[in-house]
Amino acid sequence: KEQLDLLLRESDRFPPPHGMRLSYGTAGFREDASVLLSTMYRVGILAALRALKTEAVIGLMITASHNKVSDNGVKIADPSGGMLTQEWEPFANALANAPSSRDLVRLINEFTEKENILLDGSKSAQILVARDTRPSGEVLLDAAKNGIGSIIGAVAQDMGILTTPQLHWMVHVRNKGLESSELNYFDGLSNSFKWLLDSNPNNNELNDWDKRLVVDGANGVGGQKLELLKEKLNGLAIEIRNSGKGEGVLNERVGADFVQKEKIVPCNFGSQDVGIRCVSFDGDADRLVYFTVPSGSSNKINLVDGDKILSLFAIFIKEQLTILAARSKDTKIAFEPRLGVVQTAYANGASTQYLKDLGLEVVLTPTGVKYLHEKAAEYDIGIYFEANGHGTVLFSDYCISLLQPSYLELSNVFAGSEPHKAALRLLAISKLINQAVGDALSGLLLVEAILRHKNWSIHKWSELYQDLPSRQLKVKVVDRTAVETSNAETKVVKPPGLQEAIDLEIAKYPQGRCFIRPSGTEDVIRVYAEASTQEAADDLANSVAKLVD
Ligand code: NG1
Ligand code: ZN
Repeated sequence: KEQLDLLLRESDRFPPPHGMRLSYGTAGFREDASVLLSTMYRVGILAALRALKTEAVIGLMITASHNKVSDNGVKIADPSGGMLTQEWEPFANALANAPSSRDLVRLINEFTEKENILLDGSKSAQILVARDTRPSGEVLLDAAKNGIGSIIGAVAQDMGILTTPQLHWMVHVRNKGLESSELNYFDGLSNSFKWLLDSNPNNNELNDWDKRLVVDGANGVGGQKLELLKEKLNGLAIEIRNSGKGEGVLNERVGADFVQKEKIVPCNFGSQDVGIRCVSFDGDADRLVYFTVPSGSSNKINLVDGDKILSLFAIFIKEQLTILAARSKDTKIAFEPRLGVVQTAYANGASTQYLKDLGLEVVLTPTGVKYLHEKAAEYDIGIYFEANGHGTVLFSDYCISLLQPSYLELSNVFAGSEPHKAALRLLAISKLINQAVGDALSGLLLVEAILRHKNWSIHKWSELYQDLPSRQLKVKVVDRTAVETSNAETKVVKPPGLQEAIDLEIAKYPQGRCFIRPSGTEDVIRVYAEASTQEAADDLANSVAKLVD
C-alpha cells in the first residue's frame, strides 16, 4: 500500500509526453531531451526493479552518444556490465508508454508479480547512475533518481559525469566484489598498458612508431577523462583537441561518428596534422576511429575504422596464441583457446575477406552491441567491432584462469619462456580492454600498445587491406518499422518486393553490395552500399535510397 501510494504520487509529477511512441532501441531510449523527463523517471523504476530481481548492482546511464547535443537518452547496464537483457525490453517499452500513473502502477504490479519481485521493502537494491556532459543531463538525472527512489529499498548512487564504458565497467567490477572507483579504472588501464609496453621485446629500436597522438574528444566527456588518464601514462605524447572546454559544440562536425560517416577532417584538425596519428572519440567515448590527414588542400581524411582496429587486435592476439601453442612438449596445457571475430553487415567487405584469409572464424550479427557482445561471449576470446568504432575483446573466465602465472607454472610453462610471455600479454590485454562494453579509452591504449609492439606506423597499419569504397545514407520515413529484415539485416523481408528491387540495382555494379535497415536510434531507414569505385558506391546507395522513399 505504502509502495503503491508512493508510486502514484511521484509518477504524477512526471507526466508522459502526448502522442509519442517511445521504444527501447539498440541503445536504450533516445529522443529530444525536452520530452524525456517521464521516461527517465520510469527507467529509474525499471533499474530499481532490475536490481531487486537480480539481487545485484545495476547501472543507469544518461547519454545520447553521438547524437546532437539537444538529444538525450537513457540505457541500463545489467549486472555483468552489459546491456539490459532483451527479455525486459518489452516491459521497458510498456513502462515508458503507459499513458497515466494508474496504468503505470498497474503495469508494475503485474510485472513484479509475474517476475516474483517483492515490493515490500524487505530487500535493498543499488543502482549506479551517471551522465555524459549534455546540459540536459542534470535535470534528467534527477528524474531518474526520483524513479529509483519510488521503489522502497532501492538506492541511487550518483557517479557524476562519466563515459558510458566507465559506468558499465563500474557495474561489472562492483558485482565481482572488486573496487570500482574512477581511480581504480584509471589505475587498471595505465598499469596494464605499462605492462604491455614493457613486455615488448623491441622496446629500444623504435623508428616507425611515433609517440605523438592527437585526440579529437568530440567536445564530450572522453576528452575530459583522457586528460586525467594521461597523467598516469608514460610513453605517449597525447594532445587533446575538442575537449569540451572551449567553444565547440558536442558532436558538431567533430567526433567518431562524423569522421567515420563523412570521412572529412573534424573541426580544429587540418594541414598542421598531415601524417600524424589522429583518433576521434564519440560523445560518450564508447567508440573510437583513427585517421590521418593527407597532404594537399582537400579536407578528406584517410580513415582507419573499427574494422581495422578489429583486424589489428585479431592479428596480435592470434600471434600470441600461436606462440603459446608452440610451447614445448612437456608442458601440460591441453587448451587451445577458440578465437572468434564478430562483425555486422556494415563491416567493409575487404575487412571480412582479410580476416577470413587470416584463417579466422568470422560471424555477422545484426547491428547493436547487445547482439555482437552476446555472440563474442561464446568464444574463449571473442573480438567484436562495428565499423563505426564500437567494440572490445572478451575473454572467458576459463580462458583467463588458464593464463594466470600460477597455472602456467603448474603446467611447466616457465617464466621467461616465449609461451609464458605470450600468455601474460594476453592476460594484460584482458585487463586493459573493457570486458563490459566498447571503450574508447581502453581501445586507444590497446591500439597504441600493439602498434608499438609491431613497430608499425599508422600508414603501415592502414595498408593491411584496402577498403572497398562505400556510402552510407539515411532516408527519413514516416514509419521505419514498415521495413523488416533477416540474415543479420542483409535481406529485406517486408515490404514484399523491395529486396528483389534492391537485388536488381546491386547486379548493375561490380563488387556491389547493398542493404537497408531501420535505425534503432533515429527515425530513419539506413542505406549502406559498397562497390568497386566511390562513384559506383554512391550511385548504388542513391538508387536504393529512392526505392525506400
Ligand atoms: P542505428 O541507429 O540502429 O543504426 C547506431 C549505429 C550502431 C550503434 C548504435 C548505438 C551505425 C550504422 N549504427 O545504430 O552501430 O552504434 O547507433 O549507438 O553506425
Ligand atoms: Zn557512443
